[in-house]
Amino acid sequence: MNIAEKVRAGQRIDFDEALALYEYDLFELGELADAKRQERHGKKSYFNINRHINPTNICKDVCKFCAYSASRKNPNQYTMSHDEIMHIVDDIVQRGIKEVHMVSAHNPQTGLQWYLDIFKKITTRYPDLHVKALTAAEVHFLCEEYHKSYDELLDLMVANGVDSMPGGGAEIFDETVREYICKGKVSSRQWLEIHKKWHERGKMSNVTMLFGHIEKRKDRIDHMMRIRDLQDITGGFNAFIPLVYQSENNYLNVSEFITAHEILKTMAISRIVLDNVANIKAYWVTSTVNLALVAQEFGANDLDGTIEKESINAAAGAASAHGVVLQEFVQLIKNSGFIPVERDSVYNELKIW
Ligand code: V47
Repeated sequence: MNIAEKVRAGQRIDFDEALALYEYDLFELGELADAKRQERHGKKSYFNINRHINPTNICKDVCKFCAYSASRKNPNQYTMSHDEIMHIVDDIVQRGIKEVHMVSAHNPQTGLQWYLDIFKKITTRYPDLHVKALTAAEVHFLCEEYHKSYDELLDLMVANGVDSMPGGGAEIFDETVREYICKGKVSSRQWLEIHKKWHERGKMSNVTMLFGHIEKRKDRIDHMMRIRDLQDITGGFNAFIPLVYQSENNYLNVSEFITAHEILKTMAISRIVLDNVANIKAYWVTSTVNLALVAQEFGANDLDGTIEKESINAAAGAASAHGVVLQEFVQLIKNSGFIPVERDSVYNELKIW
């Protein structure tokens, strides 16, 4: 049986076979991935209505790809007060937004209580608002800074109302590439351990992959395999989110930019390899809305959301800072031949638009 036949027959493929899929014709690969997508989701494309809040950009770590943290290239440091954050939260809840996605830089000046208190304030005032907060990189940073074990910190997150964890900080698990692009940050083993422990608490999370910089195809496949292995054990990942590297205002020099062709192949392969992850997210912030719409035919079944305001990728050149208008977003999904389905943060269907 060749690889395509194995995929069609629902058999799991290994590392070498997954890597070999990159040699397939893009449209053949797209068909294979689309069949897998349609088995699970038909023509439905999911999105949610959420708001990203990035409360501080002061960071103790120095990731070469990051344009968000305050540095020589971005001298404007900020840390929001709790009042400022609550002001945003009050506003979004009034407008019917159901999820807040809070990710910060690794700021050694705020104190652990600053994080826990804001979660408590949000969930006390708005028990129904879903709080997706703290990447595994932040969890690791907070544990080191405030001498907590992962278990202790994860319990504090649960106690203070964090509902799910975002997938940030995964970057690329290959240790050599990781050492070059984000030396000193949470290791791959630690990132996976934190998510495993989070899942063991009955909680869900996402997992990202930063690609299109210096990593090789084999590193992407390795990344997917490590995700698949953990997902076999816990089942706790809601979605895989490939993030296309944005190249402005940072310190990671990349000579050749990734093509749309390679992005779509990577999306399609992730749908095929990650046979145990239900949702593949085409995060339009880093892929552009147009390519995200095309990616729906290459395995992606989720377009994230309207975003409203985003700072991390916007700082590195993504045209995402002001989100997209809901009605236009819905219309674009319809026009591309898919069914827009508004979902909640854990993929319950809320409304077929
Ligand atoms: O971890 C930083 C990435 C991530 C760049 O879980 C960059 O639902 C591209 O994780 N080019 C944060 N990417 C964002 C994130 C995320 C986004 C949307 C949804 C979810 C979710 C999670 O942004 C970081 C890092 O990998 N990032 N700089 C850059 N120059």
